[in-house]
Amino acid sequence: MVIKNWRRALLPAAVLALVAAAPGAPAAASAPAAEYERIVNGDFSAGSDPWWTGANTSGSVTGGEYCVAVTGGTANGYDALSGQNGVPYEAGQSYTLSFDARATVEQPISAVAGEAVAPYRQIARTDVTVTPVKQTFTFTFESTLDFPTAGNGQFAFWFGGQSFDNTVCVDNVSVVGGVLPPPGLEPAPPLRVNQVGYVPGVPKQASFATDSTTPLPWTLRDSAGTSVATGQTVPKGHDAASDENVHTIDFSSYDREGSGYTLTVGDVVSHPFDISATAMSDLRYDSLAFFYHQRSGTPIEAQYVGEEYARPAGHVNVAPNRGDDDVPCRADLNCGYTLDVRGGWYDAGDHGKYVVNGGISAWQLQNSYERAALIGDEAAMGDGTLAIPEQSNGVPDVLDEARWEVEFLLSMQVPDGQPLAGMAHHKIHDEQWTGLPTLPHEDAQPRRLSAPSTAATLNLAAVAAQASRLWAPYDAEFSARTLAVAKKAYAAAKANPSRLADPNDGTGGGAYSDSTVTDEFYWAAAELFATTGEYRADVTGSALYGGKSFNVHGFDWAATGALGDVTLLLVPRDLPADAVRAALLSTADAHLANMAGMGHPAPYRTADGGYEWGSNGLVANNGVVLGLAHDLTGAAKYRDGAFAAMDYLLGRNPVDHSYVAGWGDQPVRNVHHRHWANQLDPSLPTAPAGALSGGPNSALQDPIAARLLPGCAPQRCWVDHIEAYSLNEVTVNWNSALAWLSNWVAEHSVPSAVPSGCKVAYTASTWQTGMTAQLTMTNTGTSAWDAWRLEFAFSGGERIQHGWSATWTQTDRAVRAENVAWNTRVAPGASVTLGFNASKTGTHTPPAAFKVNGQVCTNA
Ligand code: 9MR
Repeated sequence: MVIKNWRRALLPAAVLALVAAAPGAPAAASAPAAEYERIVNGDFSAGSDPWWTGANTSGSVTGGEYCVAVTGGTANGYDALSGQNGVPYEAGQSYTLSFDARATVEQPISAVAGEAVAPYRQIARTDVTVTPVKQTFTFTFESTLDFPTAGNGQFAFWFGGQSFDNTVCVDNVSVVGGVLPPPGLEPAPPLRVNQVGYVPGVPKQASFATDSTTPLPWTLRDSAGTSVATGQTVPKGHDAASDENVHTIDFSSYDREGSGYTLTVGDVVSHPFDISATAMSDLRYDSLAFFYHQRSGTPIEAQYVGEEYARPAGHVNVAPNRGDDDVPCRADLNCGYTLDVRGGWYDAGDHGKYVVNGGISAWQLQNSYERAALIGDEAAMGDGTLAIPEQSNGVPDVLDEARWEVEFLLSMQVPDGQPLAGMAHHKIHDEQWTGLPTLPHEDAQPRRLSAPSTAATLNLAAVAAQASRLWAPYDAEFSARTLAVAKKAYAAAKANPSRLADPNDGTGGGAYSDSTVTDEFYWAAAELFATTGEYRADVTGSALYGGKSFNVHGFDWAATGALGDVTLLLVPRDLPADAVRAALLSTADAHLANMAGMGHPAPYRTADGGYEWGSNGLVANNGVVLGLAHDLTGAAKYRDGAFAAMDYLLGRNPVDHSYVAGWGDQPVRNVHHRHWANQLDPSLPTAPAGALSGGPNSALQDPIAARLLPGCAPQRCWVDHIEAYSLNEVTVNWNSALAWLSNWVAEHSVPSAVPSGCKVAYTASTWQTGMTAQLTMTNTGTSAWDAWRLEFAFSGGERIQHGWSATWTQTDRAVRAENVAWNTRVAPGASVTLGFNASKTGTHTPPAAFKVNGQVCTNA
């Protein structure tokens, strides 16, 4: 059970340009004023979202009103604010503002319509005096500025400027007027494909939204525009998740590898995509790179991420940061000690570090490795595979990345000698929300530890126990240390079994409160049992033993029982796992049955059919369940289901976007993130390749979503907008699910049996900082090439310095070589030899795949 209580202030109490107030200004006589409500949740019937509070204020809904505790002693009204952003205003239009207000002690307040970002222009400011008796205030004003829906318009109350602490309560806040109608839902282009690519031997399906009730002809074309396959769509009727009439296109029988394919139905052409065993192979590296980007307490270096994403270390005590080296508890806790909690990953678009969420993410990276290692497939995550500082330390890189978080989790444990020794603090984050953009090193907020919680303590126990067994071959000291911490944490949780995180502790960071910890107890016991063989009775005695945690909703930070089950299935111990296996398979079957009825199949179902915060993370995790079902049985149907989950995430969805940044023809760009804030500041980057958007959320829990998407069907409740944090944020736990699934997908992608028309032989000689490579490319087809383009990708930090016998270009890791005048034509059976010199960091791994003119070649 998750309690949603999460807000953020997007407005620092910065200098507001004070423009003459215009209370009571007459309505413009000429323009018609329609009854369009501009305020979202003005009666607070839906809780406090999307209202935010800033410095010196904290708000909560009590008795149907929104009551804001205001700290006294501020100089100006705008030193204590609460409001909402994205409010639309139109220049020349008149608006009627009304609200109810009262205060414990009489004080002046202001109601201000204006701009949410610098220069904070004002449209109208109304000053009133509020008293202990509730009053209703009504004013009209004319807008002098234009702000579109979900733009930078703002409505705010100013509560500051007096010496004393006070509580001000408001209700029924309304701004009505203007001619801008509420936004309708723009339907996305109707032909939706996996924009990255399909894998030979696996079903290849697309979705087409149309009013037609009869089959329609489709055509598959190669990159030259030549028709290579045709067929008829299959009408599936009305699809509840998209509220569309959907047809399915199945082109599974076409298996020739290549890039630049498109599907066509009538005049509608799809995004281009590949058919290739390597189409999604490198997604595992990009999705894992996300974790290096999110590292706290260390500079993010250009040599690993490129200049665009490099940044200074965050929270290392360099002004304006306060540093994570000496963090006290929240003032109300009086814990009497500070902790050094440097390191770890920032959770998401904010700068909080949360044990429950960081814990499951580290677990999932470690589990991805543990599963692959069990079947001898771990080399793809080995040393030298990721662009991280630890890439040549002899330890698998995915374990190095997870350790960055595990070390942080260990540091969150309450020290010996303290009353709750052995427990873990639930989280550490800013005292107040910061605005966007704010890079980690620019965050000036005080950092605070929240109280220890049973859930965090069990997360620590589970992940540390898992780390202990995985690190045993590489670092005996760390393995022993993590096990000792895990045992101590588990004992502390047993002694304090119901210390729940405060659901209202959601200012400056997310609450991550969880009212049920039976699942965390089960998970921790399972990890300790898998590592030590002890704790058996705790596993078998749990109400969840026997696979009770699997269901079609899925697992996440608040529902962790399935993590214990996965470990029991994977790690051989003397405990029957038949019931766990049966439960996993029946859940996988239930996913497949649901997906068969969907227009855009995704393995995920809630009780009411809605999609919730982080739905993409749940889709990916349920893809993990399907992948495991395939591992356990070898049945193709489960493999197909796991690939279909990836199809959904990469573009076969009713918003026609790839939810993975940098992947696909139309990928997400403007995720909610304080660094990747290009939408707000063009000098900052968009999301880096491999970052997964949270995905559709039909509860519309942020102002942008509430304004732009009213009435949306579940799978369409999404928009690529940086302020839409309830559906377009990124987090470590969603990306860990993507990393697990994309590693599995890469592992299960097998080259086409259809013969290809080219062959490439590749040899390289390397030294520490450089290399020379030679390629021989042969036309094995039956017709001559009149021009050619060879493409491949590096997996590490190689940079081509000089190449020969072709025109060479490199973009990030992608390399392209095009014919020069004297080797343009290559007859059937003929070869061309070419090569390059490159600088490099870390180990060089030969490129996995080569393409000539978009077609995947055989490796010679
Ligand atoms: O992922 C979390 C989701 O399950 C909750 O419903 C939501 C509201 O409590 O919070 C999400 O977590 C956010 C966290 O509170 C703060 N950092 C960003 C997280 C992702 O949006």
